Amino acid sequence: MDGGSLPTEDGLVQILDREGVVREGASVPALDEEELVSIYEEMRFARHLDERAVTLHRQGRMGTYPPLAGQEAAQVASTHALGADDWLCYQYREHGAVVPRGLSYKYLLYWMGHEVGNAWLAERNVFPLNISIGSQLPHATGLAWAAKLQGDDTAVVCHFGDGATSEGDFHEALNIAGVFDVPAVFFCNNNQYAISVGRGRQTASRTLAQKAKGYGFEDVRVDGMDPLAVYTVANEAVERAKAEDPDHPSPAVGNAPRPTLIEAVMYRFGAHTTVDDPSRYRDESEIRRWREYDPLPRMERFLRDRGLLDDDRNDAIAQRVEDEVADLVDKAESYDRRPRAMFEHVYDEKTTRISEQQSELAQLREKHGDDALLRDE
Ligand SMILES: Cc1ncc(C[n+]2csc(CCOP(=O)(O)OP(=O)(O)O)c2C)c(N)n1
Repeated sequence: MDGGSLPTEDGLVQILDREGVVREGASVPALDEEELVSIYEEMRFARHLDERAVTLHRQGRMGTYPPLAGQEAAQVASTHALGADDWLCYQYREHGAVVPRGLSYKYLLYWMGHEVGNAWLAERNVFPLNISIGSQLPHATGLAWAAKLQGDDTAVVCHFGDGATSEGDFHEALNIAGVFDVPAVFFCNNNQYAISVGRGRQTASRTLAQKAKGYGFEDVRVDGMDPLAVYTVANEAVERAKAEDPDHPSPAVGNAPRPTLIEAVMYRFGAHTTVDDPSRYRDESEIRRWREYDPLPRMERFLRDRGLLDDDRNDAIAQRVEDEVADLVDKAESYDRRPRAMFEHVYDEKTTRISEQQSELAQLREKHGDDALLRDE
């Protein structure tokens, strides 16, 4: 499958065709008109934020950043399937998954090197972003298991990449989730590459979804660049996570909710990060083929066909998105980013060592002033 365009074999769920026309016999999910337009607007917001972040990196105003372009549908539409109390765990590229929860300017601060950027996510039931590949998966299983033991009606959606499926953490998390019937949705963003390693070198499995069969729960493959298909499968998975399912008695704890593994098939249009050169490992022609599945024009066409979008509304969305992103960047850049906050979010209660380091910094500040401690300002 390396280098190919979107494959339709292996039961790929797709509602919109490549042009954005509803496929014959496909059912459009029962979302109200406002929510359908919101999904489109949030995808555009995610794309624009992404473009700005890449530019800010080039200008030295942001650190290394992993672009999301191409993956908007998987990220935005899957979060629409969640209730406000459900939890979201993600890797580091799924910025768009946070957008429907309301993305604060603080999100940008993480990528500017400030820990506040990771800390605020808990206010939106989002786990801190995770750079060590796969290690968010056991946490997601534990979180979902805890919710179940406490009797909360809460599901956990956990994002990760195709590369993460080669980590031991992936297998341990899915195994325990299956045995204890935890209300988790494992969402694999198969964007065809783990940095330069193509999907075909990641595993000999025909699909990534089929790995769930080894752990005894449902799997589904979806066109990850089709927001309607993503919403549909994510919604079913969240319902399965929350339902009592008499057909699947748990070996460990009786009738219970069931986890799901979703493989969303998609493509990363840009570089792995702003310091990667993808021309070293993939051709322009491959990127062009996948661009034909771009989720934004597909959703735009769908909304226009339904009479929910015209040029005026589209222009108003573009303007709003531009203004909102400009405002986030302004706020993030004017935030007081002095280094003192780096001790604040390491542990709930500071260890002696952290407290010692904190007072050492305070002494240095007193002696030399704040400015001497900053490299860039
Ligand atoms: C445990 C661990 N091993 C290696 C790395 C180096 N690394 C950073 S990103 C990456 C690729 C991950 O690919 P994938 O999970 O497919 O996610 P994607 O970047 O494609 O979104 C690797 C191996 C890491 N961050 N953590």
